[in-house]
Amino acid sequence: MNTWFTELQTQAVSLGLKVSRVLWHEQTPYQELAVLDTVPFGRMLVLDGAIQTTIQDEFVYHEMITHVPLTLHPQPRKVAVIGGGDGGAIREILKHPSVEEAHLIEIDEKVVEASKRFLPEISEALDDERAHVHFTDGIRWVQEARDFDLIIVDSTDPVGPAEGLFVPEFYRSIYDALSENGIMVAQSESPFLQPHIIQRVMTGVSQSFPVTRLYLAAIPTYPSGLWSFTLGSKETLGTPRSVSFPTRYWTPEIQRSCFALPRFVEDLI
Ligand code: AG3
Repeated sequence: MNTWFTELQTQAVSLGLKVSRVLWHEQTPYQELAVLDTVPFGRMLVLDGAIQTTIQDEFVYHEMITHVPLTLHPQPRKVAVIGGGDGGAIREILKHPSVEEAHLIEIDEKVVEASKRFLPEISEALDDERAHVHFTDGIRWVQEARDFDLIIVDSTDPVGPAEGLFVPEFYRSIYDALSENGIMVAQSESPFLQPHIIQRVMTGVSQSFPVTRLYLAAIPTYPSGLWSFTLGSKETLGTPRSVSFPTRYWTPEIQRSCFALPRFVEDLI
């Protein structure tokens, strides 16, 4: 079989992965969903043609979007993930013993359904008794939410269903949904290929949060392979705690060094 999946990352850049099997393909009420087995990265979830997660490199994204903010919070108890229907962020959050409740707010039930069926290694934590799954619009849900220690925006790219997750009004509702020392993190795309999105998210988050930081991680299946996350905090960030479980990307040194930005990224924000 000589089948390739190609993501058109921009109008002029694409990434091709050799495919060994197409497992699932459907049009949901929100987006086009596919699950494929790839030769280089194993099983992969694709939404509207954009790679969301693969078995081989998902650990980088899911560890970095969760452990970086969780270790900066003195005692995270109540956490929410907006988007993230594959369950990878919830799996990492539940490794922290202080966490009592982890809520997943996913607009598209079909993403959770496909992940549970085809990606159990990533989605299994959704069945944990501390996990609460809500199939609803994250923008509206966050307007009613209160007293969260951490809210993570694990969204798709800012086109289609996720567009409203990249605007200042949304970050303001997140601010209001957080407790007094609460933290938020949003995935904010690639400094090489989407610098304007990083600027948009950093500017939007800093309109509500007194402390705003950008950090980076290497994710080979995302555009350019260098990915950014934007963190907003209500209070000055203290020394990160360590963790009591094994990790594959995150280390205490990565926790410190991921905030060190190349000059061109510094100049962007
Ligand atoms: N959400 C971020 C995906 C962005 C990737 N963009 C792209 N391939 N063009 C990932 C969801 C994982 N829980």
